Amino acid sequence: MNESIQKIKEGVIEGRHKEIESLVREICKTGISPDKVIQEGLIAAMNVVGQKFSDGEIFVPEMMVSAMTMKLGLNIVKPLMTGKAGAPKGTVLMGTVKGDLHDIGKNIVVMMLEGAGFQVIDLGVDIDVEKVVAAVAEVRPQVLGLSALLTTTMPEMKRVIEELRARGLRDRVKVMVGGAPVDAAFAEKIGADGYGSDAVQAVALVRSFVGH
Ligand code: B12
Repeated sequence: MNESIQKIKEGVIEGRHKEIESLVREICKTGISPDKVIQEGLIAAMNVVGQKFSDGEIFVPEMMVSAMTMKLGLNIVKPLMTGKAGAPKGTVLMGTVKGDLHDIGKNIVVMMLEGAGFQVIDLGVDIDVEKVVAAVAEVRPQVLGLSALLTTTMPEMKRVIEELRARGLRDRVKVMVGGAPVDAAFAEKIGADGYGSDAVQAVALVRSFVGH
C-alpha cells in the first residue's frame, strides 16, 4: 500500500485528529484519486476500528475520536470529489433511520454519489418515517437510500417502505438500503429495491436505477 495512505489509515485508527487534515491535504496534492484515499485510507481504518471495538480492544471514547478523525479527513477530500461539471444525473435522498445516530457510512455514500455526479439531499440522522415520506413526496427523488447500523433500528426501514406504499408513493422511488447489519436477504424481505454493502456498490445501484 502507498505509504501516505498507510499513514492516513494509521492516523484514523490512532485518532490523531490534529494531524489528519494536513496528512490528507498532502496526499491529495500528489494527484492520487480521492476514491483511493477514502477506500484504502479512511474506510479501511474504520473497519479496523470497528473490529477492535468488537473485540473489546478499544471502547466508545477511542471509537469516537477515530470517527471524528475520519470525518475531518473526509471533509478535506469531499471538495475534490464534487463540483464536477454537468447537470446532475439524478436525485438521491439519503438518511439514517429513526433511533440511529451512526452517519459515517451514510456520509461516505453521500460523498461517493456526489462524486459520481448525482444530486444528493441528505436528511441526516435519526429521521422518522414521517419526515422521510414527506421528503419523498416533496423532492420526488429517483432513489431513496436508508442507512442503519443498529439491529434495533433496521425495522424502521420496513416502516418507511410500508408508509410509502400506504401513501401511493412506493412506485415513484427506488429504495436502497445499507449499513453493517443489513444484507441482501433483509432488503428483499422488506421489499426494498436493492442493497449495497459499501459506497461503491451504492453508486452502482443508483446508476442501475437511473440508467447512467
Ligand atoms: C463509529 C461507531 C459509533 C459512533 C458513531 C459516530 C457517527 N457519527 O457515526 C458512536 C460512538 C456515536 C456510536 C454509538 C453507538 N453505537 Co456504534 N459503532 C461504531 C462503529 C465502531 C463503526 C461504524 C462505522 O462508522 N463504520 C464505518 C463505516 C464506513 O461503515 P458503515 O457504516 O457500515 O457504512 C458502509 C456500508 O455499510 C455502506 N452503507 C452504509 N449506509 C448505507 C446506506 C445505503 C443506502 C447503502 C447502499 C450502503 C450503505 O456503505 C458505507 C461505506 O462503505 C461500529 C462497529 C462496526 N464494526 O461497524 C459500532 C456499532 C455499529 N455500534 C454499536 C452500538 C451498540 C452503539 C451504541 C448503542 C453504543 C452505546 N452503548 O451507546 C451507540 C448507539 C447510538 C445511536 N443511537 O445510534 C454496535 C451495534 C450492534 C448492533 N448489533 O446493533 C456496533 C456494531 C459495535 C458493536 N460491535 O457492538 N457508534
